[in-house]
Amino acid sequence: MNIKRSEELFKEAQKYIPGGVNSPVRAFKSVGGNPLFISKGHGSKMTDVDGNEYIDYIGSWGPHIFGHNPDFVKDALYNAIENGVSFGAPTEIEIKMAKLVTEIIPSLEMVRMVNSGTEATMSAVRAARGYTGREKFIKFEGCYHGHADYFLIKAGSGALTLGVPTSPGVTTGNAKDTLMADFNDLESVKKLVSENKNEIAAIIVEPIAGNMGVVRMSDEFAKGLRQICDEEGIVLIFDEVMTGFRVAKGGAQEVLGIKPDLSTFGKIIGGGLPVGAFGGKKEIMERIAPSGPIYQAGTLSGNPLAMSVGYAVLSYIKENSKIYELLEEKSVYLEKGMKENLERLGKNYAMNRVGSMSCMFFTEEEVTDFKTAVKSNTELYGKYFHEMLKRGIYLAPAQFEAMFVSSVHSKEDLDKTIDAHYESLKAIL
Ligand code: HOZ
Repeated sequence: MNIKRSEELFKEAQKYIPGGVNSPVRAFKSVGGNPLFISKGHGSKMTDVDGNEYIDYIGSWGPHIFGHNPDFVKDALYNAIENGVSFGAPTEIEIKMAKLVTEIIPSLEMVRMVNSGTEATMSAVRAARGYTGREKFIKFEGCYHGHADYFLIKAGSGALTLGVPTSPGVTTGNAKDTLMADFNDLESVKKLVSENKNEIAAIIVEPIAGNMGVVRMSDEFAKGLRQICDEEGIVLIFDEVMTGFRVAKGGAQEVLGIKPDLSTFGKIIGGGLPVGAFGGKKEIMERIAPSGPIYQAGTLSGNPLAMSVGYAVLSYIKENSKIYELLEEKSVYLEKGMKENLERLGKNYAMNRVGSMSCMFFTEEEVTDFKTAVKSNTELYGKYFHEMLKRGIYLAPAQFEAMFVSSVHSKEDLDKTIDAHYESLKAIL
């Protein structure tokens, strides 16, 4: 595989950008090798600067539920550009967008737009703290909520794969209010709650974790969290940056049948443009500035280009609910093919899937939490990743991420992927 131009660009990039990338996982550090510089994407495929084409299962880390660059997204963007790219003043599209989001997600009575998932989660925690007057919050080992200081403690995603789950730069002061519990383990939550009576503002969780690989919250755990929050006056925050509009129209909260008090969004809500959002109960959201004292702001928040693309994507989702059946069908087909491969190879690797988000772990043990996820052989994942890449399949360059199927992955794409999966595993095992 010729990747000469990508290699040249990576050398050049490292002179000016830390590690040559603007977000760590992209650098291929945990799988080794040279990251590919991408020149274009269309439908289910991406092309690198050397002209190699790949079937893409990252989809910009989640946003591209309809594949790369669909016409309706391009049209929305072109139309918005005609009128100007940013005003820093209210626009009508922001109301349309907020109304649409609150219609799609029943637990959202009000919503505030921001620019990224990180902004959404840090603002949601601030809202919970301001509302309850309490300072501590609970997060779960292996869950990733963006890179605000107090989240980078035993975090997942790039922080985990690069070996810095607790980042230098996070002060003791910042870390002391973050309480750590075990995903899918209600007892660990109860213990923290009883040890910190009336001090916990929020429990924040990825209801279907996507940053320690894909790990679904059990129904019992979900119900238990809701009950604890109700009894203790704690704000339950579902971080749906990955799962929102992905695992179901109404996100993981629809799948689990649980109404959180606040939710956070990113990725699909911006259709590939930088958008995040947080929202939920009116009585909490009304405390946000300027209607309340909890400060939160942003020059580019509600940006008209980003809102226009997000609105186009969410309108499409709202009008085409069948999209989730299609995604499920494609994802089941892929999962079945991969499971058959594993059987042929005599391997029983754990495969977790919720809708079009999935993950294969290089461990034969069932993966239900952080401890079982990290049993996966990451060295083997690195080899597998490169074998797949050689065969034209672009997966996440790290074990603890998700594989995303889009509505435009064709049967031919999926068959090619299943074949590549078999050949790649055969080559490394
Ligand atoms: N936070 C993303 C992984 N869960 C990575 C984003 C990126 O590198 O673009």
